[in-house]
Amino acid sequence: PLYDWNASSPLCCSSWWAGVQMGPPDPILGVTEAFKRDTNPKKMNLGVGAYRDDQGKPFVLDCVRKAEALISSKQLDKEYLAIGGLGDFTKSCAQLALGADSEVLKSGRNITVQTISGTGSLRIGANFLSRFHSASRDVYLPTPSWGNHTPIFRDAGMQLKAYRYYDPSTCGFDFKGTLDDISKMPERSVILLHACAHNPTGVDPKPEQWKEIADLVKKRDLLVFFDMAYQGFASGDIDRDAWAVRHFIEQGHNIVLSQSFAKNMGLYGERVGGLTLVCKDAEEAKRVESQLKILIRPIYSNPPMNGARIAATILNTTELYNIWLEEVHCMANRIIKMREQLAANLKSEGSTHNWEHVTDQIGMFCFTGLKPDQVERLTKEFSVYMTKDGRISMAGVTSGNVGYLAHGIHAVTK
Ligand SMILES: Cc1ncc(COP(=O)(O)O)c(C=O)c1O
Ligand SMILES: *[C@@H]1O[C@H](CO)[C@@H](O)[C@H](O)[C@H]1NC(C)=O
Ligand SMILES: CC(=O)N[C@H]1CO[C@H](CO)[C@@H](O)[C@@H]1O
Repeated sequence: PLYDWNASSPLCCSSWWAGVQMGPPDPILGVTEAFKRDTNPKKMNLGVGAYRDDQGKPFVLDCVRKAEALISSKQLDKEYLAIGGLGDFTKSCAQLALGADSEVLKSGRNITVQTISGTGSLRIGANFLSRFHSASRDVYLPTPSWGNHTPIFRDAGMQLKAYRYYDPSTCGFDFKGTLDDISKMPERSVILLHACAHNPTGVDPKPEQWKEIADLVKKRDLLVFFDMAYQGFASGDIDRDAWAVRHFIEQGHNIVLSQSFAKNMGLYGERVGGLTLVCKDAEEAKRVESQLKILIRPIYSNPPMNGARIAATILNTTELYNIWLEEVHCMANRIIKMREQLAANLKSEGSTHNWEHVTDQIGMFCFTGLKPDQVERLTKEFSVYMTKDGRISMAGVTSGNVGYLAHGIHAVTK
């Protein structure tokens, strides 16, 4: 024959990737896969962190629909954005976080670039640290932290370190452990703080505790990287949720800040976020801005425009802004109500455990305290899907299924 198709031949079968090993599936997206295969009509997916309405349906905010209509009516062009993104967006984005009358913005010692949601913001920030924060490679993450923080900073070339944060014995904040560990961090290390609605635990420091943390962080001369993925989503009040960020700045911390509009505007797939660096003065901000552009240009050149236009329109149109505030408030309130109903239902099921942490914790997630074997039973026997650490997304709980969830949790914890 002219050609033997069965023989191993360099023409058809050479492989470049023989050495590539199969990687593990993503722990959260893997939960969704298993959920999809389950045929139980009562099944619940409490793994993924996306808001659902009380019918369990994905929710598009009314202010977003209205902003989209407004944008569409303007017949705007689709030219490239600048490397740093849409100016109207970055301006409003920084104002939302820092407050419209922030001294930082007034003195121009700020730089904000539009990013590919919170993840992109964290990664550009991490890359910037890796390139310019020569004083230290160390980034301290709370234990536990959002699962993606580790690979984001590691892939950017930083060294991962940890500080105590969550106390499993109380399902609450380990304030003493946090302070102890901060007091031992080498000077000029980077510390990552969740601004509000800590993921995965739902445990936040109280303002008085934040104050002590800010003081100690200053004593240690640490560089603070705030991750604010849930502004408005914790308490329903955007200013209250930004309190820690603003307090640190007032205390003289020149922070790095990541923002996401995935949750608070429901713009998950639009990928809208911002990265802000608070600098010493306007001159420093200019230099930092130039280097951020040099960093971003060879990665994705410039960010996508659609989501940024939506967010900017909402933030910069009084009528839409007011609708948004109301809608953020409603989303946060629905979640708070579900926490109360879950705790109440557990009690009426006859559970004698202390479930106070269910209502004390805040934001999208509840760290139930369920052990891995209890999680496994809840999934097997009740088709309730969640991550192995016992975290449930409260956003997936509704008035229709909260009773069933409480029944299941009681059954596996009695
Ligand atoms: C703590 C935290 N940071 C950042 C993000 C970033 O999400 P996104 O890239 O969708 O904005 C998330 C999303 O779950 C989060 O929980
Ligand atoms: C700093 O903030 C002001 C006020 O919001 C804004 O006009 C300006 O563009 C910001 N500067 C940068 C470099 O992002
Ligand atoms: C309502 C509001 O905030 N409007 C502002 C929108 O943006 C323009 C240009 O930056 C401002 O001049 C408006 O005051």
